[in-house]
Amino acid sequence: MEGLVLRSTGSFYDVLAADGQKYVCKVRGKIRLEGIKETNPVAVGDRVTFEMTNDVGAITDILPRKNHMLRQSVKKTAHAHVLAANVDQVMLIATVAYPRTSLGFIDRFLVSAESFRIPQVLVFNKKDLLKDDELQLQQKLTALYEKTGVTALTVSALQESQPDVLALLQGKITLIAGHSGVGKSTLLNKLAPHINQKTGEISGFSEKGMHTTTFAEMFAINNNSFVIDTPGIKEWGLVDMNHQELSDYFPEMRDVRLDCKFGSRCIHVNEPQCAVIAAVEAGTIALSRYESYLSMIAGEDNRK
Ligand SMILES: Nc1nc2c(ncn2[C@@H]2O[C@H](COP(=O)(O)OP(=O)(O)O)[C@@H](O)[C@H]2O)c(=O)[nH]1
Ligand SMILES: [Mg+2]
Ligand SMILES: [Zn+2]
Repeated sequence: MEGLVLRSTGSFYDVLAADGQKYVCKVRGKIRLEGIKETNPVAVGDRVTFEMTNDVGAITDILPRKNHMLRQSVKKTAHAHVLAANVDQVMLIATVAYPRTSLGFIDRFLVSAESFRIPQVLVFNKKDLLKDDELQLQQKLTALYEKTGVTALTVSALQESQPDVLALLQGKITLIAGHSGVGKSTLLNKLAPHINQKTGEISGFSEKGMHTTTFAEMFAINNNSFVIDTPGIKEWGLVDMNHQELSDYFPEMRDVRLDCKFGSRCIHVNEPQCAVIAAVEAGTIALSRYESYLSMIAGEDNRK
């Protein structure tokens, strides 16, 4: 049989088959030996073949992936953890306040997705709570990110139904991320009440320890639309990215940097006649984006 992996606990997998049934499977040992260097051979979003010989099925093969998203292994070894496979788009839920999501975190997330060539949606939530100046900031950010090619919108997941978000999810597999407390579960419940996520959960001191054992989980919004909920997103890493390559993943820098005097050797930090720096000074590249770029170049950990 063929199916879609909805959930992984590390050793067991929930697989949704074409007949609409969910089956619990294990990985047949030899898949692990086929040169997969990630810590987990099968990820949420994988399409697999499996056999049901008894209560627990056996995954026999992974079908070719369209893409996969990695996050760094906690121990910073050579191994990376596959967060999810076959993702059509990512949706970052952010809040300008209550709690505030930093621009550094937003940019790091978008750059990671861009590096995997996965389109991005940015949803600013809790608009009902915002004061005038906060609303203005949110509008400014929405415009800023739209300009870089991100689909950005503003919602109140608690107070309104979400036809626009639902339309964006239609027919796709969407990975959803965002800090604890921004309203991910509230939004999922609005989109698909049958998902019935707990909301308002305090994530206490145990959260850090949970990263190693918590895995992404996929939910069906309807027959052909799925969302992947991702715990432990702070581990989101910029895997294997060098300085020259980083500006590839800032869409607004891609064309501009062709005019840098030192060409592809310029990393746009302090080189003379750098077209990127000139564009920041001219205001055509947002200062906040450039600051995020510099902090990533410096290897700063802005995953907060
Ligand atoms: N006022 C307001 N509160 C919200 C909104 N969305 C979520 N919340 C509240 O924010 C808290 C955290 O929401 P939750 O969905 O659990 O966040 P999660 O940690 O991202 O899953 C809960 O108390 C929600 O009721 C919103 O649009 N407006
Ligand atoms: Mg939640
Ligand atoms: Zn430059």
